[in-house]
Amino acid sequence: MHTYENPVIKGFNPDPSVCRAGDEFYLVTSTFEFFPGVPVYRSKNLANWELAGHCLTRRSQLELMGARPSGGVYAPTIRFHNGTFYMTTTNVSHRGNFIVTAADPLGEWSDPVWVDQGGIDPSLFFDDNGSVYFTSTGSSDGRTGIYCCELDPVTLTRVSESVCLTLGSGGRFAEAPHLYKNGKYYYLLLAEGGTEFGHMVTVFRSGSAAGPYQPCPRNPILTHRGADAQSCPLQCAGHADLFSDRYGNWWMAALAVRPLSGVMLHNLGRETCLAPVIWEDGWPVVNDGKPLDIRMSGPLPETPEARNESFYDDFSAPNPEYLFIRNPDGDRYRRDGKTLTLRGNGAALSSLDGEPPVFLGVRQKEFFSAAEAAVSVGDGGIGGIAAYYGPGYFFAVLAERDGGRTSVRTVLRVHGIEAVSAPVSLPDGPATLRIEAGTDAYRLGYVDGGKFIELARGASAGLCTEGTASMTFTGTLFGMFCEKGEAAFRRFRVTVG
Ligand code: 6LW
Repeated sequence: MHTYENPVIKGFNPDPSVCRAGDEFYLVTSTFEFFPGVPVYRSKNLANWELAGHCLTRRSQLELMGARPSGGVYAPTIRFHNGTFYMTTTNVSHRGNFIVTAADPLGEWSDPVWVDQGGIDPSLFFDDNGSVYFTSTGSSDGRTGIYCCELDPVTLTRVSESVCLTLGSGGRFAEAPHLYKNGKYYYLLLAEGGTEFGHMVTVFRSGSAAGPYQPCPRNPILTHRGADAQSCPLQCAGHADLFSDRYGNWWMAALAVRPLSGVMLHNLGRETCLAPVIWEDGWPVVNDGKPLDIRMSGPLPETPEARNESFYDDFSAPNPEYLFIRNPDGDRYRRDGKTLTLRGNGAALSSLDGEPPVFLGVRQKEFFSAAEAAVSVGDGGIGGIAAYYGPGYFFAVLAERDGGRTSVRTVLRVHGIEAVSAPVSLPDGPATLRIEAGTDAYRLGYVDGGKFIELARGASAGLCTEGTASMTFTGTLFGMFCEKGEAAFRRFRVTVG
Protein backbone atom coordinates (compact mmCIF):
# COMPACT_ATOMS: atom_id res chain seq x y z
CA MET A 1 0.00 0.00 0.00
CA HIS A 2 1.20 3.53 -0.78
CA THR A 3 -0.15 6.95 0.00
CA TYR A 4 -0.45 9.55 -2.73
CA GLU A 5 -1.93 12.96 -3.27
CA ASN A 6 -4.93 13.96 -5.39
CA PRO A 7 -5.20 15.61 -7.83
CA VAL A 8 -2.48 13.49 -9.39
CA ILE A 9 -2.37 16.00 -12.26
CA LYS A 10 -3.04 19.53 -11.06
CA GLY A 11 -4.36 22.51 -12.95
CA PHE A 12 -6.74 22.49 -15.93
CA ASN A 13 -6.70 18.78 -16.93
CA PRO A 14 -10.28 17.54 -17.31
CA ASP A 15 -11.85 14.40 -18.73
CA PRO A 16 -8.91 12.05 -18.09
CA SER A 17 -8.54 8.84 -20.06
CA VAL A 18 -5.82 6.26 -19.46
CA CYS A 19 -4.29 3.29 -21.26
CA ARG A 20 -1.43 1.00 -20.33
CA ALA A 21 1.35 -0.37 -22.55
CA GLY A 22 3.50 -2.83 -20.57
CA ASP A 23 4.35 -1.07 -17.34
CA GLU A 24 3.84 2.47 -18.70
CA PHE A 25 0.57 4.36 -18.33
CA TYR A 26 -0.46 7.14 -20.71
CA LEU A 27 -3.13 9.68 -19.80
CA VAL A 28 -4.81 12.33 -21.95
CA THR A 29 -7.00 15.33 -21.04
CA SER A 30 -9.12 17.96 -22.87
CA THR A 31 -7.67 21.25 -24.15
CA PHE A 32 -10.61 23.15 -25.78
CA GLU A 33 -9.45 26.33 -27.61
CA PHE A 34 -5.78 25.81 -26.69
CA PHE A 35 -2.92 24.50 -28.83
CA PRO A 36 -1.26 22.00 -28.96
CA GLY A 37 -4.23 19.77 -28.22
CA VAL A 38 -4.55 16.79 -25.87
CA PRO A 39 -1.44 16.43 -23.69
CA VAL A 40 -0.03 12.93 -23.20
CA TYR A 41 1.10 12.35 -19.61
CA ARG A 42 3.26 9.35 -18.77
CA SER A 43 3.66 7.47 -15.48
CA LYS A 44 4.85 4.16 -14.07
CA ASN A 45 3.60 4.60 -10.51
CA LEU A 46 0.25 6.40 -11.25
CA ALA A 47 1.03 9.16 -8.74
CA ASN A 48 3.73 11.12 -10.63
CA TRP A 49 2.79 12.11 -14.17
CA GLU A 50 5.13 13.77 -16.65
CA LEU A 51 3.75 15.83 -19.55
CA ALA A 52 5.70 14.08 -22.29
CA GLY A 53 3.96 15.01 -25.56
CA HIS A 54 0.74 16.02 -27.30
CA CYS A 55 -1.52 14.18 -29.71
CA LEU A 56 -2.52 17.23 -31.78
CA THR A 57 0.50 19.31 -32.77
CA ARG A 58 -0.38 20.31 -36.36
CA ARG A 59 -3.09 22.45 -37.81
CA SER A 60 -4.09 19.54 -40.09
CA GLN A 61 -5.07 17.72 -36.86
CA LEU A 62 -6.47 20.69 -34.94
CA GLU A 63 -8.20 23.58 -36.69
CA LEU A 64 -9.19 26.16 -34.09
CA MET A 65 -9.98 29.15 -36.31
CA GLY A 66 -13.14 30.73 -34.93
CA ALA A 67 -13.23 28.47 -31.84
CA ARG A 68 -15.02 30.22 -28.98
CA PRO A 69 -13.80 29.94 -25.37
CA SER A 70 -14.33 26.30 -24.37
CA GLY A 71 -14.97 25.32 -28.02
CA GLY A 72 -12.39 23.17 -29.81
CA VAL A 73 -11.29 19.89 -28.26
CA TYR A 74 -13.63 18.13 -25.83
CA ALA A 75 -13.07 14.91 -23.91
CA PRO A 76 -10.52 12.49 -25.43
CA THR A 77 -10.05 8.72 -25.03
CA ILE A 78 -6.69 6.96 -25.37
CA ARG A 79 -6.36 3.22 -26.05
CA PHE A 80 -3.50 0.84 -26.86
CA HIS A 81 -4.26 -2.14 -29.07
CA ASN A 82 -1.89 -4.53 -30.91
CA GLY A 83 1.08 -2.14 -30.75
CA THR A 84 -0.84 0.97 -31.85
CA PHE A 85 -2.05 3.90 -29.77
CA TYR A 86 -5.43 5.39 -30.65
CA MET A 87 -6.78 8.74 -29.46
CA THR A 88 -10.29 9.85 -30.27
CA THR A 89 -11.87 13.19 -29.44
CA THR A 90 -14.26 15.83 -30.75
CA ASN A 91 -13.36 19.19 -32.26
CA VAL A 92 -16.70 20.87 -31.53
CA SER A 93 -15.60 23.88 -33.62
CA HIS A 94 -14.58 21.91 -36.72
CA ARG A 95 -16.05 18.68 -38.18
CA GLY A 96 -16.70 16.70 -34.98
CA ASN A 97 -15.37 13.28 -34.00
CA PHE A 98 -12.05 11.90 -35.21
CA ILE A 99 -9.34 9.35 -34.40
CA VAL A 100 -5.56 9.77 -34.60
CA THR A 101 -3.05 6.94 -34.21
CA ALA A 102 0.64 6.58 -33.30
CA ALA A 103 3.22 3.85 -32.80
CA ASP A 104 4.95 6.08 -30.22
CA PRO A 105 2.47 8.10 -28.11
CA LEU A 106 5.18 10.69 -27.37
CA GLY A 107 5.98 11.21 -31.07
CA GLU A 108 3.91 12.53 -33.95
CA TRP A 109 0.35 11.28 -34.30
CA SER A 110 -1.39 10.66 -37.63
CA ASP A 111 -3.72 13.05 -39.39
CA PRO A 112 -7.36 12.63 -38.33
CA VAL A 113 -9.69 9.92 -39.56
CA TRP A 114 -13.12 11.53 -39.25
CA VAL A 115 -15.83 9.29 -37.82
CA ASP A 116 -19.34 9.39 -39.17
CA GLN A 117 -21.09 9.41 -35.78
CA GLY A 118 -22.01 12.68 -34.08
CA GLY A 119 -22.08 13.76 -30.45
CA ILE A 120 -19.22 14.31 -28.02
CA ASP A 121 -16.98 12.23 -25.72
CA PRO A 122 -16.05 9.52 -28.24
CA SER A 123 -14.47 6.29 -27.03
CA LEU A 124 -13.08 3.12 -28.57
CA PHE A 125 -13.33 -0.48 -27.47
CA PHE A 126 -11.38 -3.32 -29.11
CA ASP A 127 -13.19 -6.62 -28.48
CA ASP A 128 -11.32 -9.97 -28.31
CA ASN A 129 -13.07 -11.12 -31.48
CA GLY A 130 -11.59 -8.26 -33.54
CA SER A 131 -14.67 -6.01 -33.48
CA VAL A 132 -14.04 -2.31 -32.85
CA TYR A 133 -16.80 -0.32 -31.16
CA PHE A 134 -17.08 3.47 -31.22
CA THR A 135 -19.30 5.09 -28.58
CA SER A 136 -20.25 8.75 -28.14
CA THR A 137 -22.84 10.93 -26.46
CA GLY A 138 -25.66 11.86 -28.79
CA SER A 139 -29.21 13.03 -28.41
CA SER A 140 -32.55 11.73 -29.41
CA ASP A 141 -35.95 13.29 -28.61
CA GLY A 142 -34.15 16.00 -26.63
CA ARG A 143 -32.52 13.52 -24.20
CA THR A 144 -28.86 12.68 -24.33
CA GLY A 145 -27.96 9.03 -24.67
CA ILE A 146 -25.03 6.82 -25.53
CA TYR A 147 -24.69 5.81 -29.18
CA CYS A 148 -22.54 3.01 -30.53
CA CYS A 149 -21.44 1.80 -33.94
CA GLU A 150 -18.83 -0.64 -35.22
CA LEU A 151 -15.77 0.56 -37.09
CA ASP A 152 -13.70 -1.22 -39.69
CA PRO A 153 -10.58 -2.24 -37.70
CA VAL A 154 -8.23 -1.12 -40.49
CA THR A 155 -9.81 1.98 -42.02
CA LEU A 156 -11.68 3.03 -38.83
CA THR A 157 -14.71 3.96 -40.93
CA ARG A 158 -18.21 3.22 -39.68
CA VAL A 159 -19.54 -0.17 -40.81
CA SER A 160 -22.82 -0.42 -38.86
CA GLU A 161 -25.83 1.67 -37.88
CA SER A 162 -25.43 3.83 -34.76
CA VAL A 163 -27.68 2.48 -32.03
CA CYS A 164 -28.62 3.90 -28.64
CA LEU A 165 -27.18 1.73 -25.83
CA THR A 166 -28.71 3.59 -22.88
CA LEU A 167 -30.13 6.92 -21.76
CA GLY A 168 -28.34 6.53 -18.42
CA SER A 169 -29.76 5.99 -14.95
CA GLY A 170 -31.90 9.14 -14.84
CA GLY A 171 -29.34 11.88 -14.25
CA ARG A 172 -29.16 14.69 -16.78
CA PHE A 173 -26.54 14.53 -19.56
CA ALA A 174 -25.61 10.86 -19.78
CA GLU A 175 -22.17 11.27 -21.37
CA ALA A 176 -18.50 10.28 -21.25
CA PRO A 177 -19.12 6.63 -22.25
CA HIS A 178 -16.32 4.09 -22.05
CA LEU A 179 -16.93 0.44 -22.96
CA TYR A 180 -14.83 -2.41 -21.48
CA LYS A 181 -14.93 -6.15 -21.02
CA ASN A 182 -14.03 -7.83 -17.74
CA GLY A 183 -14.73 -11.54 -17.33
CA LYS A 184 -18.09 -12.44 -18.83
CA TYR A 185 -19.58 -8.93 -18.96
CA TYR A 186 -19.28 -5.82 -21.08
CA TYR A 187 -19.28 -2.70 -18.91
CA LEU A 188 -20.39 0.76 -19.93
CA LEU A 189 -19.09 3.53 -17.68
CA LEU A 190 -20.85 6.93 -17.90
CA ALA A 191 -20.90 10.37 -16.39
CA GLU A 192 -24.30 11.82 -15.49
CA GLY A 193 -25.62 14.91 -13.78
CA GLY A 194 -23.53 17.43 -15.74
CA THR A 195 -19.91 18.30 -15.09
CA GLU A 196 -20.73 20.71 -12.23
CA PHE A 197 -21.54 19.97 -8.58
CA GLY A 198 -24.12 17.26 -9.47
CA HIS A 199 -21.57 15.20 -11.40
CA MET A 200 -21.50 11.41 -10.95
CA VAL A 201 -20.14 8.18 -12.41
CA THR A 202 -22.55 5.36 -13.20
CA VAL A 203 -21.94 1.89 -14.61
CA PHE A 204 -24.00 -0.63 -16.60
CA ARG A 205 -23.28 -4.15 -17.78
CA SER A 206 -24.43 -6.61 -20.40
CA GLY A 207 -23.55 -10.07 -21.69
CA SER A 208 -23.19 -8.57 -25.17
CA ALA A 209 -21.51 -5.39 -26.44
CA ALA A 210 -24.73 -4.36 -28.16
CA GLY A 211 -26.70 -4.59 -24.90
CA PRO A 212 -29.24 -4.52 -23.32
CA TYR A 213 -27.35 -2.85 -20.45
CA GLN A 214 -28.44 -3.22 -16.81
CA PRO A 215 -27.57 -0.47 -14.31
CA CYS A 216 -25.42 -1.24 -11.26
CA PRO A 217 -27.66 -1.45 -8.17
CA ARG A 218 -25.16 0.80 -6.38
CA ASN A 219 -25.21 3.62 -8.97
CA PRO A 220 -23.78 6.21 -8.80
CA ILE A 221 -20.51 4.42 -8.03
CA LEU A 222 -18.80 7.80 -7.50
CA THR A 223 -20.26 11.22 -6.77
CA HIS A 224 -19.51 14.18 -4.51
CA ARG A 225 -22.91 15.76 -5.10
CA GLY A 226 -23.92 15.41 -1.44
CA ALA A 227 -20.69 16.86 -0.03
CA ASP A 228 -20.34 20.56 0.74
CA ALA A 229 -17.20 22.54 0.03
CA GLN A 230 -16.41 22.91 3.75
CA SER A 231 -16.14 19.19 4.43
CA CYS A 232 -14.91 17.91 1.07
CA PRO A 233 -11.92 19.60 -0.62
CA LEU A 234 -12.64 17.83 -3.92
CA GLN A 235 -15.95 18.47 -5.69
CA CYS A 236 -17.67 17.65 -8.99
CA ALA A 237 -16.03 14.20 -9.24
CA GLY A 238 -17.04 12.47 -12.47
CA HIS A 239 -16.10 11.80 -16.09
CA ALA A 240 -13.98 8.74 -15.39
CA ASP A 241 -12.04 5.96 -17.09
CA LEU A 242 -11.20 2.50 -15.70
CA PHE A 243 -7.96 0.60 -16.25
CA SER A 244 -5.84 -2.13 -14.67
CA ASP A 245 -2.14 -2.37 -13.87
CA ARG A 246 0.17 -5.29 -14.59
CA TYR A 247 -0.50 -6.75 -11.12
CA GLY A 248 -4.22 -6.97 -11.91
CA ASN A 249 -5.21 -4.07 -9.67
CA TRP A 250 -7.89 -1.77 -11.06
CA TRP A 251 -7.95 2.02 -10.98
CA MET A 252 -10.16 4.90 -11.92
CA ALA A 253 -9.03 8.28 -13.26
CA ALA A 254 -11.74 10.92 -12.79
CA LEU A 255 -11.96 14.66 -12.90
CA ALA A 256 -12.66 16.71 -9.78
CA VAL A 257 -12.27 20.35 -8.80
CA ARG A 258 -10.76 21.99 -5.75
CA PRO A 259 -13.06 24.87 -4.80
CA LEU A 260 -11.72 28.12 -3.36
CA SER A 261 -11.75 27.95 0.43
CA GLY A 262 -15.23 26.85 1.43
CA VAL A 263 -17.21 28.27 -1.51
CA MET A 264 -18.63 26.49 -4.54
CA LEU A 265 -16.32 28.27 -7.01
CA HIS A 266 -13.15 27.03 -8.68
CA ASN A 267 -10.42 28.81 -10.66
CA LEU A 268 -7.83 26.05 -11.25
CA GLY A 269 -9.95 24.13 -13.73
CA ARG A 270 -11.11 20.56 -13.50
CA GLU A 271 -8.17 18.38 -12.45
CA THR A 272 -7.24 14.70 -12.74
CA CYS A 273 -7.67 12.43 -9.71
CA LEU A 274 -6.92 8.74 -9.12
CA ALA A 275 -8.81 6.18 -7.06
CA PRO A 276 -8.32 2.46 -6.40
CA VAL A 277 -11.06 0.14 -7.64
CA ILE A 278 -12.02 -3.36 -6.56
CA TRP A 279 -14.69 -5.64 -8.04
CA GLU A 280 -17.56 -6.98 -5.94
CA ASP A 281 -20.40 -9.13 -7.31
CA GLY A 282 -19.21 -8.29 -10.81
CA TRP A 283 -19.38 -4.52 -10.29
CA PRO A 284 -16.59 -1.95 -9.73
CA VAL A 285 -16.33 -0.35 -6.28
CA VAL A 286 -14.42 2.95 -6.24
CA ASN A 287 -12.28 3.84 -3.20
CA ASP A 288 -14.29 1.44 -0.98
CA GLY A 289 -17.40 3.46 -1.76
CA LYS A 290 -16.01 6.60 -0.11
CA PRO A 291 -15.59 10.00 -1.76
CA LEU A 292 -12.16 10.85 -3.15
CA ASP A 293 -9.81 12.83 -0.95
CA ILE A 294 -6.57 14.78 -1.23
CA ARG A 295 -4.69 12.12 0.82
CA MET A 296 -5.35 8.70 -0.64
CA SER A 297 -3.95 5.23 -0.32
CA GLY A 298 -3.82 2.34 -2.74
CA PRO A 299 -1.59 -0.42 -4.13
CA LEU A 300 0.37 1.77 -6.58
CA PRO A 301 2.44 -0.32 -9.02
CA GLU A 302 5.62 1.56 -8.01
CA THR A 303 6.66 3.81 -5.12
CA PRO A 304 5.61 7.45 -5.65
CA GLU A 305 8.13 10.29 -5.55
CA ALA A 306 7.89 13.78 -4.07
CA ARG A 307 6.16 16.24 -6.39
CA ASN A 308 7.13 19.79 -7.31
CA GLU A 309 4.54 21.93 -9.07
CA SER A 310 6.77 24.95 -9.72
CA PHE A 311 7.86 25.95 -13.21
CA TYR A 312 10.96 27.70 -14.53
CA ASP A 313 11.95 28.54 -18.07
CA ASP A 314 15.18 30.26 -19.10
CA PHE A 315 14.29 29.64 -22.75
CA SER A 316 17.31 27.42 -23.37
CA ALA A 317 15.12 24.56 -24.63
CA PRO A 318 11.51 24.04 -25.81
CA ASN A 319 9.05 23.28 -23.02
CA PRO A 320 5.97 21.10 -23.60
CA GLU A 321 3.96 22.72 -20.78
CA TYR A 322 2.97 25.80 -22.81
CA LEU A 323 -0.51 26.29 -24.19
CA PHE A 324 -1.25 28.82 -26.95
CA ILE A 325 -4.63 30.33 -27.85
CA ARG A 326 -6.23 28.76 -30.96
CA ASN A 327 -3.74 28.27 -33.85
CA PRO A 328 -0.65 30.35 -33.03
CA ASP A 329 1.57 31.88 -35.72
CA GLY A 330 4.96 30.33 -34.89
CA ASP A 331 6.83 33.25 -36.50
CA ARG A 332 5.64 35.51 -33.69
CA TYR A 333 7.41 33.39 -31.03
CA ARG A 334 11.24 33.35 -31.26
CA ARG A 335 13.52 31.59 -28.81
CA ASP A 336 17.29 32.12 -29.18
CA GLY A 337 18.59 30.04 -26.28
CA LYS A 338 18.43 32.83 -23.70
CA THR A 339 15.47 35.01 -24.62
CA LEU A 340 11.91 34.49 -25.80
CA THR A 341 10.88 37.33 -28.08
CA LEU A 342 7.19 37.74 -28.80
CA ARG A 343 6.04 39.89 -31.71
CA GLY A 344 2.54 41.30 -31.20
CA ASN A 345 -0.14 41.34 -33.89
CA GLY A 346 -2.38 44.03 -32.38
CA ALA A 347 -4.69 41.43 -30.76
CA ALA A 348 -5.28 42.17 -27.07
CA LEU A 349 -5.88 39.29 -24.63
CA SER A 350 -9.59 40.19 -24.87
CA SER A 351 -9.64 39.53 -28.61
CA LEU A 352 -12.10 36.84 -29.74
CA ASP A 353 -11.89 36.93 -33.51
CA GLY A 354 -9.26 36.93 -36.20
CA GLU A 355 -5.64 36.25 -35.34
CA PRO A 356 -5.30 34.92 -31.79
CA PRO A 357 -3.48 36.99 -29.15
CA VAL A 358 0.28 36.33 -29.02
CA PHE A 359 0.28 34.48 -25.68
CA LEU A 360 1.72 31.31 -24.17
CA GLY A 361 0.90 30.05 -20.71
CA VAL A 362 1.18 27.19 -18.25
CA ARG A 363 -1.57 25.83 -16.05
CA GLN A 364 -1.95 27.42 -12.59
CA LYS A 365 -1.56 24.35 -10.35
CA GLU A 366 -1.92 25.73 -6.83
CA PHE A 367 -4.10 28.41 -5.24
CA PHE A 368 -1.06 30.03 -3.61
CA SER A 369 1.44 30.58 -6.39
CA ALA A 370 3.29 33.42 -8.04
CA ALA A 371 4.27 34.10 -11.65
CA GLU A 372 7.18 36.36 -12.47
CA ALA A 373 8.95 37.39 -15.67
CA ALA A 374 11.65 39.84 -16.66
CA VAL A 375 10.64 41.65 -19.85
CA SER A 376 12.05 44.35 -22.10
CA VAL A 377 9.56 45.94 -24.46
CA GLY A 378 10.65 47.62 -27.69
CA ASP A 379 9.53 51.13 -28.55
CA GLY A 380 5.82 51.24 -29.35
CA GLY A 381 5.41 47.83 -27.73
CA ILE A 382 3.04 46.40 -25.10
CA GLY A 383 3.84 43.08 -23.40
CA GLY A 384 3.55 41.45 -20.01
CA ILE A 385 2.25 38.54 -17.97
CA ALA A 386 -1.29 37.50 -17.11
CA ALA A 387 -3.43 35.16 -15.09
CA TYR A 388 -5.63 34.22 -18.05
CA TYR A 389 -8.93 32.33 -17.93
CA GLY A 390 -10.35 33.52 -21.26
CA PRO A 391 -10.85 36.64 -23.36
CA GLY A 392 -13.45 38.00 -20.95
CA TYR A 393 -11.61 37.02 -17.75
CA PHE A 394 -7.97 37.82 -17.04
CA PHE A 395 -5.71 39.84 -14.79
CA ALA A 396 -2.65 41.26 -16.57
CA VAL A 397 0.33 43.38 -15.64
CA LEU A 398 2.06 44.87 -18.63
CA ALA A 399 4.98 47.03 -19.63
CA GLU A 400 4.54 49.63 -22.35
CA ARG A 401 7.31 51.59 -24.05
CA ASP A 402 6.52 54.87 -25.66
CA GLY A 403 8.83 57.74 -26.66
CA GLY A 404 11.81 56.05 -24.98
CA ARG A 405 10.08 55.64 -21.59
CA THR A 406 8.78 52.42 -20.02
CA SER A 407 5.71 52.34 -17.82
CA VAL A 408 3.81 49.54 -16.15
CA ARG A 409 0.06 49.19 -15.57
CA THR A 410 -2.50 46.51 -14.79
CA VAL A 411 -5.67 45.41 -16.56
CA LEU A 412 -8.34 43.49 -14.62
CA ARG A 413 -11.03 42.14 -16.93
CA VAL A 414 -14.07 40.27 -15.60
CA HIS A 415 -17.29 39.69 -17.60
CA GLY A 416 -15.76 41.89 -20.30
CA ILE A 417 -15.56 44.89 -17.95
CA GLU A 418 -12.07 46.28 -17.62
CA ALA A 419 -10.38 48.17 -14.78
CA VAL A 420 -7.07 49.70 -15.86
CA SER A 421 -4.60 51.16 -13.36
CA ALA A 422 -2.74 54.44 -13.90
CA PRO A 423 0.69 53.88 -15.52
CA VAL A 424 3.77 54.00 -13.30
CA SER A 425 7.07 55.00 -14.92
CA LEU A 426 9.97 52.56 -14.55
CA PRO A 427 13.70 53.16 -14.89
CA ASP A 428 15.41 51.83 -18.04
CA GLY A 429 16.21 48.12 -18.22
CA PRO A 430 14.07 45.01 -18.05
CA ALA A 431 10.91 45.20 -15.92
CA THR A 432 10.25 42.35 -13.50
CA LEU A 433 6.49 41.79 -13.54
CA ARG A 434 4.83 39.67 -10.87
CA ILE A 435 1.42 38.18 -10.06
CA GLU A 436 0.78 36.61 -6.63
CA ALA A 437 -2.27 34.35 -6.51
CA GLY A 438 -4.24 33.37 -3.42
CA THR A 439 -7.70 32.09 -2.61
CA ASP A 440 -9.06 35.61 -2.10
CA ALA A 441 -7.19 37.68 -4.66
CA TYR A 442 -4.53 37.93 -7.33
CA ARG A 443 -2.11 40.76 -6.53
CA LEU A 444 -0.44 42.33 -9.56
CA GLY A 445 2.61 44.57 -9.76
CA TYR A 446 6.34 44.67 -10.35
CA VAL A 447 9.52 44.04 -8.41
CA ASP A 448 11.75 47.00 -7.56
CA GLY A 449 15.02 46.36 -5.74
CA GLY A 450 13.78 42.95 -4.58
CA LYS A 451 10.53 44.43 -3.25
CA PHE A 452 7.06 43.63 -4.64
CA ILE A 453 5.15 46.81 -5.51
CA GLU A 454 1.46 46.00 -5.74
CA LEU A 455 -0.53 47.99 -8.31
CA ALA A 456 -3.89 46.20 -8.25
CA ARG A 457 -5.85 43.26 -6.85
CA GLY A 458 -8.37 41.12 -8.69
CA ALA A 459 -10.76 38.83 -6.81
CA SER A 460 -9.94 35.14 -7.36
CA ALA A 461 -13.68 34.59 -7.82
CA GLY A 462 -13.34 36.65 -11.02
CA LEU A 463 -11.40 33.82 -12.70
CA CYS A 464 -13.78 31.04 -11.63
CA THR A 465 -15.57 28.72 -14.03
CA GLU A 466 -18.88 29.20 -12.22
CA GLY A 467 -18.78 32.98 -12.83
CA THR A 468 -18.30 33.03 -16.58
CA ALA A 469 -21.19 34.46 -18.59
CA SER A 470 -21.22 31.53 -21.02
CA MET A 471 -20.57 27.94 -19.95
CA THR A 472 -16.83 27.26 -19.79
CA PHE A 473 -14.78 24.16 -19.02
CA THR A 474 -11.21 25.46 -18.71
CA GLY A 475 -8.95 26.80 -15.92
CA THR A 476 -6.55 29.63 -15.21
CA LEU A 477 -3.17 29.83 -16.95
CA PHE A 478 -0.15 31.97 -16.06
CA GLY A 479 1.39 33.28 -19.24
CA MET A 480 3.40 35.82 -21.20
CA PHE A 481 1.94 37.94 -23.98
CA CYS A 482 2.73 40.71 -26.42
CA GLU A 483 0.00 42.87 -27.86
CA LYS A 484 2.03 45.30 -29.98
CA GLY A 485 5.66 45.65 -31.05
CA GLU A 486 8.16 43.28 -29.47
CA ALA A 487 8.56 41.98 -25.93
CA ALA A 488 11.73 40.08 -24.98
CA PHE A 489 11.41 37.81 -21.94
CA ARG A 490 14.55 36.69 -20.06
CA ARG A 491 12.97 34.16 -17.73
CA PHE A 492 9.54 33.02 -16.64
CA ARG A 493 8.96 31.42 -13.28
CA VAL A 494 5.93 30.10 -11.40
CA THR A 495 6.55 29.29 -7.74
CA VAL A 496 4.07 27.60 -5.43
CA GLY A 497 3.38 27.93 -1.75
C1 6LW B 1 -17.16 16.79 -21.70
C2 6LW B 1 -18.27 16.19 -20.95
C3 6LW B 1 -17.93 16.78 -19.68
O1 6LW B 1 -17.13 16.56 -23.04
O2 6LW B 1 -17.54 18.06 -19.90
O3 6LW B 1 -17.18 16.38 -17.55
C4 6LW B 1 -17.38 18.19 -21.27
N1 6LW B 1 -17.86 16.10 -18.60
O4 6LW B 1 -18.28 14.82 -20.86
C5 6LW B 1 -16.26 19.09 -21.59
O5 6LW B 1 -15.10 18.68 -20.88
